[in-house]
Amino acid sequence: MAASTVNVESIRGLLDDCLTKLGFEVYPLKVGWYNSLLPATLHLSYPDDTLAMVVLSTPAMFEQAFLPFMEQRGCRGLSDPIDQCVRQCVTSAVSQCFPEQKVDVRFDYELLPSRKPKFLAQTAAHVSGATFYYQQSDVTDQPWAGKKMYGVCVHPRFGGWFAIRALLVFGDVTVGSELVQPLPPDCVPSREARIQLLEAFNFHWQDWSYRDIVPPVQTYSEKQKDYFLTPPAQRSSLLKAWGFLQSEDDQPDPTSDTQSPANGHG
Ligand code: B12
Repeated sequence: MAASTVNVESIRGLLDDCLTKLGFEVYPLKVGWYNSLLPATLHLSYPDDTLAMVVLSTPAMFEQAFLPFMEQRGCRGLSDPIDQCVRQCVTSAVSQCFPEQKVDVRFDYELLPSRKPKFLAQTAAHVSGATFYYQQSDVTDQPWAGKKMYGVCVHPRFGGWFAIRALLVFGDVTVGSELVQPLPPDCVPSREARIQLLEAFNFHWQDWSYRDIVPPVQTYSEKQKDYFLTPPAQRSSLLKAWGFLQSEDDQPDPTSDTQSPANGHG
């Protein structure tokens, strides 16, 4: 139906207008494409024709969203600063673009009460056509005899220099057969390169070599690399060294460093 086509493109366009300049990308999918690959325990409980959008962060997100977020607002409380920034960007884009719509926003780091992820980011990214999800089963004649290897998505332009951040489900928007499922670009077609990719992601993910499996058009800046190479527990010190202040409720008692052990923090 023509009206639905207009819906998908206009919804995507509105989100793009808000999120592209912040370093995000948005790809539409139908819930049915996602559910058809998963067991019932991982299904999104919406009809197959429901519209969803998967949100990726590109290397530009750090400079275009995160540093300004820290500058203007700072993080609050103890949860991860990048997660706070992504949440703020995505939820404000959704409420600005769709003030009247019911949108179920799920983030990559959120868990269900069953401890399962609220959505499988890699499966969603694959079925949307954004990034091919290379899994163990995509390697013929596997060399890993019985070992479980985690799969990894590869972006055709950014290689592994991106993350999958959120899934938006538009509970009130139904799309018909005019939204055709795109195949994600298979940018790692050979068996040898897939083995190299999965081994790098599983055995050497800290050296980030998996991210360069295809030549990326852009990688993380040196500043962004410094940030992500810093263990999470030390990132707040790094942010302080960069001159970002913490907001009130997150600040330790300013006297606690200088007072005697009698204050209990000894
Ligand atoms: C839990 C988790 C982990 C766990 C377990 C990993 C795992 N894959 O199970 C641990 C802590 C080990 C981990 C580690 C890392 N992780 Co992690 N992790 C996650 C998380 C939160 C959930 C993954 C999960 O539980 N999957 C459940 C399993 C069962 O799913 P599955 O293996 O894909 O199986 C399903 C598919 O096969 C599907 N299916 C069946 N048939 C078919 C057919 C097709 C065609 C398709 C598409 C699917 C499909 O059905 C299966 C389920 O029944 C995701 C974010 C998210 N919300 O998804 C990030 C995520 C997977 N991690 C990510 C990363 C980057 C990492 C690390 C490098 C650390 C880091 N954050 O920098 C390391 C690298 C791995 C390693 N060597 O340890 C990225 C991967 C990005 C990418 N390019 O793919 C994600 C997507 C986070 C993100 N924000 O981008 N991670």
